Amino acid sequence: MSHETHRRGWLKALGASAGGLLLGACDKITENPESLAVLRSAEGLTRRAQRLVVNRKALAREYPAADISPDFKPNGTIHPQDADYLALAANGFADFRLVVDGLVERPLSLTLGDLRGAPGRTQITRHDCVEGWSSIGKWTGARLGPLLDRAGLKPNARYIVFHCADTLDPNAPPGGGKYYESIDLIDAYHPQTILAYAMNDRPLAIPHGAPVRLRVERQLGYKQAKYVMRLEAVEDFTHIAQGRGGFWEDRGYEWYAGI
Ligand SMILES: Nc1nc2c(c(=O)[nH]1)N[C@H]1C(S)=C(S)[C@@H](COP(=O)(O)O)O[C@H]1N2
Ligand SMILES: [Mo]
Repeated sequence: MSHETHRRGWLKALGASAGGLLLGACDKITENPESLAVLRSAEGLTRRAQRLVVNRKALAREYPAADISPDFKPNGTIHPQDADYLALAANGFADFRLVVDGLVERPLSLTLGDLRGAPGRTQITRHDCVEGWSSIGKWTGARLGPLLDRAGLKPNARYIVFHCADTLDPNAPPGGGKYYESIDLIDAYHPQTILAYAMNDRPLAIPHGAPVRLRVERQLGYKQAKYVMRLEAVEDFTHIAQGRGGFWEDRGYEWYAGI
C-alpha cells in the first residue's frame, strides 16, 4: 500500500465516524443536544487530524466526464421564494449583480457577463453532503482569487462571507433565516474555488443555485453556497446572524468542513 493510499484510508476511517453520526443530519441533529455535542467533538477530531496531515493547498480529486452523475441531487433550498430573487429569476437574471464589498479597496458590482469574462476554471468533482450522499458534477465558473485581487483585499480581511438570496429558516429571529457561509483566505485563493455559473455545460439551474453558486472543493456540501448575491470580506463574522460563520454553523455544524 502506498503512503498516499494509507493516509487516505486513515483519514477515511476518521471521517467515517463523523459521517455516520451525520446521516440525516441536515434537519434532525439540531433537535438533539446530546448528538450535537458528539457531533462537535467528532468533527473537531477530524479537523485537527486533517490540519496536521493535509496540505490545504492540495487539489481535490477531479473525475473523467464518464463519472458525471446523471441525477445530481439538489438539496436544501431548491426554489427560493424570496421576492427579490423571484424578480431576478423572472427576468432570466439579466439584472443580477454580484456585489463584492466589505474590507476591499474597490467594491465591485459584477454582471453575469463580467463573471463569464473573468479568469475561469472547469472541473469535475465530487460533492459530499453530510446527509450521506455524494454526486459528481462538472462546474464552470470564475476563479474567486483573481476576483478578490480585482477588488483588493484590505490587510485586515481574513474571511469571505457569501450572502445568499434564499431564506431557509422562515422561523429564525430577524436577520437569521437567510442562508450564508464563510471561508478563510486559504480556501478563497485555492485554485479550484470558483463562483460557478454553469453545471454540466449548461447555465446553472435554479435548484442548484442559479445564477451563481460557490464551489469550494475541499469542503463539505453545506459550504457550497447557492444563490450567492454578495461577497463580503470581513475580519471576523461574529456580527453576522448567530455569529458562527454560516447558516448550519449557527445550528451546530463545524465551521471548518474540510475533506
Ligand atoms: N443558499 C443555499 N446554499 C446551500 C444550501 C441551501 O439550502 N441554500 N444547502 C447546502 C447543502 S446542505 C448542500 S448539500 C448543497 C446542495 O447543493 P445542490 O443543491 O447543488 O446539490 O448546497 C449547499 N448550499
Ligand atoms: Mo448538505
